Amino acid sequence: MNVLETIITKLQTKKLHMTLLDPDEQEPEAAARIAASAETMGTDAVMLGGSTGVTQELLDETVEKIKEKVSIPVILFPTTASAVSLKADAIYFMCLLNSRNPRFIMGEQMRAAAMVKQCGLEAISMGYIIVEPGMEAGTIGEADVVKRDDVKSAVGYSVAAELLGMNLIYLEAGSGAPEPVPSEMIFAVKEAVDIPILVGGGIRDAEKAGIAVNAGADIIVTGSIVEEHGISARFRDIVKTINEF
Ligand code: 1GP
Repeated sequence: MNVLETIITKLQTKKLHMTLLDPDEQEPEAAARIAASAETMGTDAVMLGGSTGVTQELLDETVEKIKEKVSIPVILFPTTASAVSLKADAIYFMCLLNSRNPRFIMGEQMRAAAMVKQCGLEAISMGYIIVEPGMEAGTIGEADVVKRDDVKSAVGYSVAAELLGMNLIYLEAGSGAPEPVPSEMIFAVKEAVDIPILVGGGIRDAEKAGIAVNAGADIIVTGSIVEEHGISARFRDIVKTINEF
């Protein structure tokens, strides 16, 4: 089973949690220790990304060290085509649907595509939608952020992603966002599409994770909670809430 099939199969019986790590934030060995603890707590995959300046060497080494310690998938969550590690299990092949800059809609993808295909790295197609406030992701991606009350645009982008044949949708409030994507928006997108929805940005406790899964999120992504507190009781409670939903 490839990574997407594993995700889809698991989703038939439960909601999922993915742990986002930035390779630039810690040494590869430390990233591997965090990933191993997160796996013990029940996280379903490690996502690697978040930083613009990561070197190929650091990314490769981080993937390698993590893969020595965990059996869950390691999935790249790239900002640009410059850092793609072929050692990962899969890559989210993303299209920032609401960017003003074609570079983030199809330019970086064009640069990386032939290499990803030739090397046999599993590409999981994902429509990436940045919702207000968007934080650094919104600024770097030059996003025309979806306003928090603009459910119609979020649904429009999401259905467009589905009709374009994408595998997943990611509703992103931005790492460190003061509030996650509104539950009304998650609910409306869930009603409108038949592909899984990831939700991330600003989910820092079990209550917020519970609200997002209750609204229809299939996969919750958290990043900052580990950067700020390590693998803490709060992290454990978030994962437990999602796993037991
Ligand atoms: C970023 O949505 C993720 O892409 C994670 O956000 O760091 O706020 O958990 P946080």
